[in-house]
Amino acid sequence: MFEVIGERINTSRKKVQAAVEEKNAEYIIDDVKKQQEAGANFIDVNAGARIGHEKEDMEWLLNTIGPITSMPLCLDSPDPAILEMAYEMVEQAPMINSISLEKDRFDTMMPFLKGKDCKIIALCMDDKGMPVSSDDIIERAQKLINELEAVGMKQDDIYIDPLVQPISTDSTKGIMVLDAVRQIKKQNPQVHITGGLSNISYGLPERKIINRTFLTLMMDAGMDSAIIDPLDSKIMAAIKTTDMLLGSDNFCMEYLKGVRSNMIKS
Ligand code: THG
Repeated sequence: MFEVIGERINTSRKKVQAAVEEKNAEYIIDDVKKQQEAGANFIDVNAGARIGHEKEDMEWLLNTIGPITSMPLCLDSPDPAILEMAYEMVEQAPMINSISLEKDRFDTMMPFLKGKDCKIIALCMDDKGMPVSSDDIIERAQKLINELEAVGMKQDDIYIDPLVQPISTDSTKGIMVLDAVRQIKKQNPQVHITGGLSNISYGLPERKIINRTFLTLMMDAGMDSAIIDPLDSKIMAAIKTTDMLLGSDNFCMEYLKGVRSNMIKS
């Protein structure tokens, strides 16, 4: 079944930033509980928005969330030092978000990951920047998978983020990722595909219908996880319905449960 990484605990969101500044633990706890109730499988925690405060903000968020949930967290930072600190603070084996092929980040993260009990999101990013073709994404993903397996990580713990780019500037940016995801899954059936979706709709109006439709296409290609807002009932309904249509929902049980709980409505 598809895995939802709840994106809401991110200081780039104004209300979360205010809660962190005011040390309003109640707001954060309430939001995490809502995401959990809505069906999140992981809670992403990103404290990157207040420049110069990431370490203290991440520490406060983890100390606030840790005691009230047994959900695995998705520790979200480009800074390996923050990720190492955060890893030591959590009880449950976390998902680490992220590693990439950018040299400094790669060289610091690899020895850290060796022998660790965690899942890892691997971005198809290197020092040249974003990928420019399907083959580029596939090549970077394969390199990340090979290197991560070489330090003992299981394919089932690796989540490749192919990095979605805006369709408004280049009409091939949708199929570029879809084709790459198909190929990566063919070559590495146990590996997961994840990522944010909202970049696809950047620069266009009515973004949510674009993000939602792209998600269903991505699921057909092999995406089995995404970083989304679980309180967005339309995207959650699309996920459950697509899981069913793609054969991952025996006897349509989860779909029917979603309808009964009012989460799925046409
Ligand atoms: N890949 C990986 N990690 C990621 C991303 C990715 N982490 C961060 C991001 N992208 C996913 N997380 C979020 C969190 C919040 C929002 C979007 C993505 C969000 N955006 C509102 C909007 O766009 O309207 C912001 C405004 C607000 O509420 O203030 O909420 O791609 N591996």
